[in-house]
Amino acid sequence: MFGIEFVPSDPVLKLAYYTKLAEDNGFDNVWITDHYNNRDVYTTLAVLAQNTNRIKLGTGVTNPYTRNAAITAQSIGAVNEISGGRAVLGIGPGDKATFDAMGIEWEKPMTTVSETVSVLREFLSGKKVSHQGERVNINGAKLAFKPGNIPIYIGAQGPKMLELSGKIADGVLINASHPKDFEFAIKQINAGVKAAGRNPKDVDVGAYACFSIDKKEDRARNEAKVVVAFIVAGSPDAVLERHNIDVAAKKSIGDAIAKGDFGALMGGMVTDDMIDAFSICGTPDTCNSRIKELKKIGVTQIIVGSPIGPDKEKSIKLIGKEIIGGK
Ligand code: F42
Repeated sequence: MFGIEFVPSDPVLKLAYYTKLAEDNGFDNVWITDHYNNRDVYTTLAVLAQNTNRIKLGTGVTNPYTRNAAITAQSIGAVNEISGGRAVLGIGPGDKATFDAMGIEWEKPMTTVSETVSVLREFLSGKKVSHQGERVNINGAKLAFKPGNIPIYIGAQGPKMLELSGKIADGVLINASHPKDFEFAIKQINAGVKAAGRNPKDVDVGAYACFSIDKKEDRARNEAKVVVAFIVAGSPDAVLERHNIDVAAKKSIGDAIAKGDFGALMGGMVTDDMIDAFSICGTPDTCNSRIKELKKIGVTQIIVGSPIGPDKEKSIKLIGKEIIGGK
């Protein structure tokens, strides 16, 4: 399966155009990110629903802190209804920095995700929900409509979150691009699958990847550099070490980002090794061979994330023709 990520930092109608193009080029899922400073994810999904016929529409990902579980259930339920059953809910612990800015305390992220997913399933199935958990409290709330069975995906990177996903989620969205990261992640997911007595096939494993494609290798690689810089700056040391990347580079790249010194990033700070570790990037042939490796390890959905390519429209068409069409 193939998915595509869009960030509603772009106007919603522009994303509607790209999403229709992605649908016409064979993509199965669109994932819309959720951050308070961009357009609202559910409004965006509603517009996408009206402009497409087949593609599945997911939050990629929302979080359990900015919205009560009842509100998340009513919103995704409405998207499911207007799209004829195409909604998918991606949820993750969220991003501490944005919660700090909003004055929201980020406590026990894993427990909060776990309790929220269980409560969401009850709301979606039309039940009256009562849950007095460690982090989630619902006192007899019930939706006045029954959204039905909407798949729930968890955005996860950490070992415990991955294991939790294997236990309770229909899919996992993993921000990574390299086989080494997926060898680690799938081991963790499978531990959860086993502990819960599930079948590994019950969990769709998504590579939520920094992706850049172009007919010219160097154009694709150049376009990926800024996104890769942000990934390096935000990666735990263990992840950098897994890819033999100098941990000190994290600070210098972080400083360059803070100063807005994109010239330095483009001019050599972001190395080829970093691009290889943190993106799927290059010509259709290069991308296809990485995708083949990932599928062999157990990745079941490739999600084409930012930047997609130097020219989004051409890149979506190139993926449709040379990757999805040629699979
Ligand atoms: N975040 C957003 O805010 N918006 C997005 O649109 C978005 C998209 C997205 C897509 C894919 C994806 O993989 C992630 C995405 N994210 C997005 C980020 C996501 O929300 C998370 O921030 C990200 O996945 C990081 O999660 P993580 O798996 O690293 O989990 C964190 C919380 C972590 O520390 N996990 C640890 C682990 O080992 O997995 C476990 C922490 C733990 O055990 N905590 C205990 C608990 O109960 O929570 C408490 C421990 C204690 O002592 O208090």
